Amino acid sequence: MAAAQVSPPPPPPPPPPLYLGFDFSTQQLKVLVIDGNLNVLHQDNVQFDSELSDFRTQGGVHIHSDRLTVTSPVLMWVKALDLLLDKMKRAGFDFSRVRALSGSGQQHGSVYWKRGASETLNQLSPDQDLFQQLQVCVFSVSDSPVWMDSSSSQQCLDLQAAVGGALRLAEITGSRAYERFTGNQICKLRQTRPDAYQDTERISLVSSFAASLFLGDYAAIDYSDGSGMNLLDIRTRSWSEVCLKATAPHLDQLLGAPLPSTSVLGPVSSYFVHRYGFSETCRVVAFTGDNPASLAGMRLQQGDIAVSLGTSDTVFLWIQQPRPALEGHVFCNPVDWQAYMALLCFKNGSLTRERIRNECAGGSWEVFSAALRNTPLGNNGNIGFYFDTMEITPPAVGVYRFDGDDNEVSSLSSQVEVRALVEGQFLSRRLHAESLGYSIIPGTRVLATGGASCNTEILQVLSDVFNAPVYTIDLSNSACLGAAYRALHGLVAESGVSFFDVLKTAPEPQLVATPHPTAPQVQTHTHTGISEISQRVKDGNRERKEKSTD
Ligand code: ADP
Ligand code: XUL
Repeated sequence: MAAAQVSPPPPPPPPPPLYLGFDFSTQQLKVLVIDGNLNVLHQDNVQFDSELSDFRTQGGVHIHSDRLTVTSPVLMWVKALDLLLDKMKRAGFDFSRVRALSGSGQQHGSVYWKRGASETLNQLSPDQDLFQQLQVCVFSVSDSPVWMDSSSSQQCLDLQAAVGGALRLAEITGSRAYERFTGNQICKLRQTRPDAYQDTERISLVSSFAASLFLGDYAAIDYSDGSGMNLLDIRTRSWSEVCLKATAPHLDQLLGAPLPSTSVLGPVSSYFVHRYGFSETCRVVAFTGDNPASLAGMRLQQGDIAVSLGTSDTVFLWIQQPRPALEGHVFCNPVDWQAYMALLCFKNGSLTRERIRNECAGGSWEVFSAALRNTPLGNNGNIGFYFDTMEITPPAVGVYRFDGDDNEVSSLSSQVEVRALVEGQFLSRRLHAESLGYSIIPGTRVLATGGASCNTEILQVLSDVFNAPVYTIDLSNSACLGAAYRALHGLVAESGVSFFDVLKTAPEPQLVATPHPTAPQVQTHTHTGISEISQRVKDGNRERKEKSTD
């Protein structure tokens, strides 16, 4: 009798695919992993100051002696990626499950690849880490100018003059000339370090630089982050001839053609396949700026206002039609190519809160929060504006404190100072958002994110000052989450599937603070006062500037 044939058990189904989002931010590199059901499975980070202390950064940057030039070592970002992936490997992370990855970077910063660098990128050996292979002869500028830099004022004036004025430039590129915007930084480099500039074969943003590492080739700049350069025509979504010409000859060749933010750039390079076990089919979706990625992570909708409390504080909105002005920025929208986003950036955000925490709360967030609990809304009229470094919005520097009678004073008691700072910051955020055309109406949601959004007392002040409910997503890390969402969406975007369709089942933001019933009265009182105070701050600042140039 023939033996009965036993068929082998079916192979186990392959483990479900994963999607990675990276964020190359000012102070750290972060990663976040989601599955196809949008569950967050893993998060990790590398802190630049403490884990890569050889680079001697403070808050991830080097502030130069002129106090205007601010840079970060490009190799620090490279080494951070080695470290982060090694940490994941040691933790047993299965890279072969990753179907797509994307990422974000601090906006405006630029990376200069030396002639011949693309060959090195194409031929990375899996036996050595990225840092070992990229540390010699790959970057023509070792210290990348970053968003905190404000040393290119002359180049800004020249660009505006060349295109027909500040408003004209804003109409083309979405912003008047700003020192940190990449075109002005490129122009400064060309003028002050012609040899380094001549030796450059490609210029990337921090976001497209990071994508290039994963791709093993130069990655395109995406429309959304490309809008922060004073070079892209935000309506035609191509480089503006007049801006390119005013910045540097043949600059388009150094920048490469910009692409939609949802583009699949290609498969991950064989370096990552062999060194970490990524699948050859893993796709790299265009990286974008951290603020555009946050908009994606929060699934911001029209009518919402997002307040990001990271190293910088930013306020941003989804807008359908661009109406560029002399204040604020309009960027191409990262998830819907027909839309735009408006953004305001405030340089004196978390680092200023940290300084006041150190001076008034013994370095403890707990004591800082207690000060907010123990002082009344409106702070009995005491308010402060703290511009430790040259602010972007408004362009002012210095510390300005006012007592309840609107007299400028030189000090406030510790607890009062903490509230004066936080209320002053948020009033200024609101005032400038309103001058951009934003109005807070019933139904407005303030969506908070960034490192400080884990602090409920800070969020209560935000709610009171905006007189609107404040929501957060589970993570303070919306740029990273947005990058992972964008990786998932990038795979289907070309077939016309919308971002929101892919993310229908994502968790809804949670309500964390509602305005105090007396907020409107206090708010109206302070709101009228603040416009006047703001004017005084501006006037004072102008006077100081005039004195310093006398
Ligand atoms: P970035 O992405 O710009 O590197 P994050 O969004 O991670 O920065 O924010 C980092 C900041 O978060 C720190 O500089 C710190 O001041 C702030 N932060 C962290 N925890 C708290 C807290 N409990 N209260 C207020 N701020 C906090
Ligand atoms: C935005 C800006 C900063 C950086 C760093 O214009 O300069 O928010 O993106 O986060």
